[in-house]
Amino acid sequence: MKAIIATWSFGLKAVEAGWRILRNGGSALDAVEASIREIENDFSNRSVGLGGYPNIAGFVELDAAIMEGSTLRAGSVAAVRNVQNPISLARKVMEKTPHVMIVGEGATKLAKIFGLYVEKVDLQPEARMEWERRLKTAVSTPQKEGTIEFWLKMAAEGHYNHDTIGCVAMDDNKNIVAGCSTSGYAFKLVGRVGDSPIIGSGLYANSFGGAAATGLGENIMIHNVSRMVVGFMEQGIPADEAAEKTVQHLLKIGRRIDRISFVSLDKDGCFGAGTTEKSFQFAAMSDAFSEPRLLMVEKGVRLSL
Ligand code: SD4
Repeated sequence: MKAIIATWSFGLKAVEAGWRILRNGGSALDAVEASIREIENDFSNRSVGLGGYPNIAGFVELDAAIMEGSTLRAGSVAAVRNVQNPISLARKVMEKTPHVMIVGEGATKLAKIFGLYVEKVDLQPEARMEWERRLKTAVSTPQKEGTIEFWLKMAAEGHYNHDTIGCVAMDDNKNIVAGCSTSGYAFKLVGRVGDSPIIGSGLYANSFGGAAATGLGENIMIHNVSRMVVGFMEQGIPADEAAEKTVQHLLKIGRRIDRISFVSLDKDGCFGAGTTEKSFQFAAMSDAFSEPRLLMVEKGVRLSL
């Protein structure tokens, strides 16, 4: 049974790319990497890849991770600059180093070694304009440049970015792989890292199932959301019910639960999704469907397919 699921409406493009690989007998690892690269390579996207909004200093810093359920291997990069496909760099960390997570300058160095480094990165015009506008607004306030108040003034001002690509796939060998990639919180502080590269928070996979989260990383990482979802699947609970239970559990905790959404997939190819928002869109494809589908789940409601 082959299956693939990805976050948000752009997940459809991701699922299509991943499905092409799965359909031709490719691995879930290749499928997840290809799905995520598809979104990273779209420079019109402001929350994934180098087309994303920058941090407050005007640099795009990216987070990405990948985890293979059958082996429990994982690779992750955080706050990395000048890399177009951080998901591929995360995979290199997993496959070519003894480590799980490499951040900042070290990740950039690794990108050079693996030929994933991009010398020149220009902000997309719209991202640059918005960054400059914020800089101007912050400069014209009484806050002094270089103080935390100045930077927070720049980062605040709404403009919540919520479109991380998270993807979970299973191949014919029942290997389940989860991955995610993001430019993170728009106009974040330099070095800010969200949930996406944190194993257990932004993603998790084992032989029972996989999950990938999206939304406000500061909340997702508090609850280790992806590990929670897979934890339910370990008890033999299918992905749709595991998702529902996760949302119920979060609602019961009742704190720091805003803007949490996720997708899940279990070893039997059952899909799940959950959200603490009003609703959440995602895409999925499996042997059971005739073509990739865009789907939606509402807060507190079990996904029905
Ligand atoms: C983060 N969770 O860095 C990411 C952002 C995101 O959907 O998911 N956007 O907090």
